[in-house]
Amino acid sequence: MTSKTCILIGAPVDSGKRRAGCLMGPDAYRTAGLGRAIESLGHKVIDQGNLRPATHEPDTNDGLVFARNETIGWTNRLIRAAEEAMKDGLPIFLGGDHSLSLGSVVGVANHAAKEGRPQFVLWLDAHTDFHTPATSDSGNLHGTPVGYFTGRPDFAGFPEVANPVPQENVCMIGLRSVDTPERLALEASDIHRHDMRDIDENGIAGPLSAFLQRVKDANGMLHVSLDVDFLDPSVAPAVGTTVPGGATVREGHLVCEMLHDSGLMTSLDLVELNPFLDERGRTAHLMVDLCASALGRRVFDRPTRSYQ
Ligand code: NNH
Ligand code: MN
Ligand code: MN
Ligand code: MN
Repeated sequence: MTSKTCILIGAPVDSGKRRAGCLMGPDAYRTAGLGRAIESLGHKVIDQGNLRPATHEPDTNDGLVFARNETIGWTNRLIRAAEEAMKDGLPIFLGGDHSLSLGSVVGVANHAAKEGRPQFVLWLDAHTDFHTPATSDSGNLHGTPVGYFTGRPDFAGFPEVANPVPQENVCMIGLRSVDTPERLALEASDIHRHDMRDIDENGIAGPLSAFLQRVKDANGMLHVSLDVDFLDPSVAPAVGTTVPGGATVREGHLVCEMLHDSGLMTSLDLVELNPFLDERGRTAHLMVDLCASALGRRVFDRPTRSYQ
């Protein structure tokens, strides 16, 4: 097994929606033993502590979009943090809500462009997060990161996306709550999307291994963004936007185990954990266990196999 340097970047972002609590996420992951779990797999862990947003104008919240300026501050800070950390290892962004991916993905894509390699993104989520500030009816910016990093318009005031991720390099798995403007825009796009019906009918391994093969063939960098609500709320209750009918514990682990075996993952977000809504830390522990699977935890060694 190749040993990696994992860089934990606490990003207590809580500005992407109105319900507070994701700011406690980074410390919940630490309390649940994330660092120790990764070290026990033979990796080096550097915990950078928690970031703060870059200086920004105060929010007035008189328009539809909630906490726009604070989210701009976080995006600026996280782009820099991601660009820096990619030089030194595998960054793991400890959210914080999903608006942190406005910064993490743009930052890692800037790094990939410097290396001359294409950036790919695996989006594990009940939601597609493909809004722009102009199409969102909630005004919650955690519903917009995929729109932003693929280069959709109407993100005035946000940093310019220098290296948008090509639509065909994005694969979404776990979908079951998609707003109409997102659905229409996605249907007109080249984003690969797998809803829960697709997973029910065909399993999760087939679409994932097809995507991983494309990443490998392109010598791509792979960012994985894991939203807690990808998982079924019966096993992962600590999230503000629960949607029934999500991935099982084993489906979550299989995705992570396959990611590890592929050797392709170069950065990771753990997002939307709201410890205020958890039951005795069970969601935080499940997310730690999934992260451990993605970094090589296994029951038995097994011969390499293909899932096609
Ligand atoms: N689509 C909804 C919105 O834009 C929900 C987004 N919520 C999420 N995304 N949790 O993953 O408000
Ligand atoms: Mn999300
Ligand atoms: Mn979600
Ligand atoms: Mn596909």
